Amino acid sequence: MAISIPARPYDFSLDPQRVALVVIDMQRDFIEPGGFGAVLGNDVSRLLPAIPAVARLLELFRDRGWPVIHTREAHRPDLSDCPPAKRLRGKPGLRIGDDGAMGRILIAGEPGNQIVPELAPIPGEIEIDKPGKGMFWATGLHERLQEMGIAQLVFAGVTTEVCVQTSMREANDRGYECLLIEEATESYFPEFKAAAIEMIVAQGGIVGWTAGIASLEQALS
Ligand code: TIU
Repeated sequence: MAISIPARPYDFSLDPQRVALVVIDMQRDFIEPGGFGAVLGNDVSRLLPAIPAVARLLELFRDRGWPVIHTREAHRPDLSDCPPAKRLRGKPGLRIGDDGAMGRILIAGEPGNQIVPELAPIPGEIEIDKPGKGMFWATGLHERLQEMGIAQLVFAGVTTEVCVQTSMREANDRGYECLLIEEATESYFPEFKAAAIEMIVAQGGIVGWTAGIASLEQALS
């Protein structure tokens, strides 16, 4: 039976049989000093508040046995999945694939590419390495979600206006109903987070819904 979640622009009707949590890119590359986020010139400490909120979301989904998907922005060591147009942007001298403080920048398997320990995946959860900002490009994730019968996605992760928003828009176009949990996403730019949230809910929910984490917790309790 559907559970009504107070949300914007209007209540989200959550179907426990068809919902999954998607945690976007909560990896050391973006959250800790010396990673990709930092070499792009960002204050990575701005992302820290998302960690306890994502932990609360993981607990909600794990307690109920609902599916959880973790993504990482990650490229193959030979960079064959990194278009030059992507690699050549950013800070000259320390690009994707270069040696950084936590191993090679944004490369699968490197220390910096690991999800922060507080939010580490547990057995049975899906882990996706994605070469793009969006979670569907070159990942096969849509097909897996279809096989699982998933029709709704609850979103969390970083950064709000880059990989989270791109993934949410891609999901929206593929027919998923998308709910972003506001405290469980952060940006290096608070104004971009606020604007992304407004863009999602504008025009009657053109990309989906947003809600506070307490609204979700209370509705599920
Ligand atoms: N730079 C930035 O804000 N984000 C990214 O490059 N990737 C993700 O958002 N994961």
